[in-house]
Amino acid sequence: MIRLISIVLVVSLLLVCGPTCDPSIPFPMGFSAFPDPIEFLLPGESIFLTIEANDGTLASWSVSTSANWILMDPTSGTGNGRVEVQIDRDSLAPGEHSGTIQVITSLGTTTVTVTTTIPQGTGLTGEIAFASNRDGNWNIHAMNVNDKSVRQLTSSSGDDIAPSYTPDGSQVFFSTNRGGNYDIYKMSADTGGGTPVIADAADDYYPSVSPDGTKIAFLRHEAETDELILYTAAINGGLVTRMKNNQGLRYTYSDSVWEMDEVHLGDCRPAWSPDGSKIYVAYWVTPGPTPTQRAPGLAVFSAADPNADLWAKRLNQGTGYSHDSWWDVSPDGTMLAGAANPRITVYDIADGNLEGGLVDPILHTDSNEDSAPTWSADGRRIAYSCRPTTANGSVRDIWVVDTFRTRGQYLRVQLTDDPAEDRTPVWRPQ
Ligand SMILES: [Ca+2]
Ligand SMILES: [Ca+2]
Repeated sequence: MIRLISIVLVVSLLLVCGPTCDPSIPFPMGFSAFPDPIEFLLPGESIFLTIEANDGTLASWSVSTSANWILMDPTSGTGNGRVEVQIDRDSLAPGEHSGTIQVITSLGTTTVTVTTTIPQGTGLTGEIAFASNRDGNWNIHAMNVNDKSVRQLTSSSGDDIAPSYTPDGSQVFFSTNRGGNYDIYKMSADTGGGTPVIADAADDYYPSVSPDGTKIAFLRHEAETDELILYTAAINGGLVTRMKNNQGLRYTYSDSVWEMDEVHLGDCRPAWSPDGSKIYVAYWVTPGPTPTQRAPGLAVFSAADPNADLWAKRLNQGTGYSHDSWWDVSPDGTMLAGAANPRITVYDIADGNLEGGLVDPILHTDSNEDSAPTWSADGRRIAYSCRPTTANGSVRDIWVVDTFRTRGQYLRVQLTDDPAEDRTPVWRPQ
């Protein structure tokens, strides 16, 4: 019985594979054509198909396809071959596509598979709120990032800036001077409008809703000292608390720690750690470690204790790091994204004490100025504003970049391209 089963298995293998099929010999036909499959992942990508004899040189070869979206050059030759393969993405509908290339050589023939997936719309999902002056003054807008359709959420005659969603995505907090000076307002994330949350004589900027939705952090301009000071408040505007500032900062740089007397917070949105225990704000000091230079860095506040010492870290000795950067913490709390002109920069803060290193500058391919990064809820993307230094004058637009590389590239999508300024994107929680 066992012998019979063995015979059946051997016969079956011979039927399936033929007499030359041996899994230990990858290209039994005497030549190889690779890669197979050819998988297209990036717009504009070229992938080279190599056709070569396993031993020596082919006398001749040719390639053909019945898929009109597969483009090849050259299509025949003598000796071992190298074919540039591209695809016409514009001719393909959204979805998965697969085609084949027939390879005919002096040593035999084979078939190579070509695959790609065309996304629906931009390939992104979700909604982003941002501030734009496309109406002549600043208003908050929300964009469907898949089809780029925009809903206008505010239309006041004042300037409405710096949106921040509640964790459930139902409301947007923002800063507006519609009442005569800058106050903190909130509105429905679906229908817009606005009601005051923090309204007083001082200018109050950049609300940032805590991860548990119970508090906001914001910066208040204190006229007596002309300084921006971090405050927190209950989500309904009560319990306004001034956080300790400008004293007792413990400052780390090049493995040294020392006390500083003075720190100036930057013009930026505070960023909460995902557990709600810390608030990060960009700062600058005068003088810095280099006396003639402002020293931008990152100050860390204890959210629970307004009198706690601050910790701070200078993130780069050189120039270019903006003290006005809108730092944002990744959803898992391990990464910190900020703007180091002209690029978005990501730091590893998994050790919790800001001693983590630079992960990667997410380089733009030009000298455009990128700023105000915010993480998507799944941590896979960062939205930011980009000010081109060449084309389109000097107007910021909203872009999205992957936080991982695809074939060595950070893929980007431009979401706005109107002639107005579009700034400070923030993802709506799903
Ligand atoms: Ca307005
Ligand atoms: Ca005010």
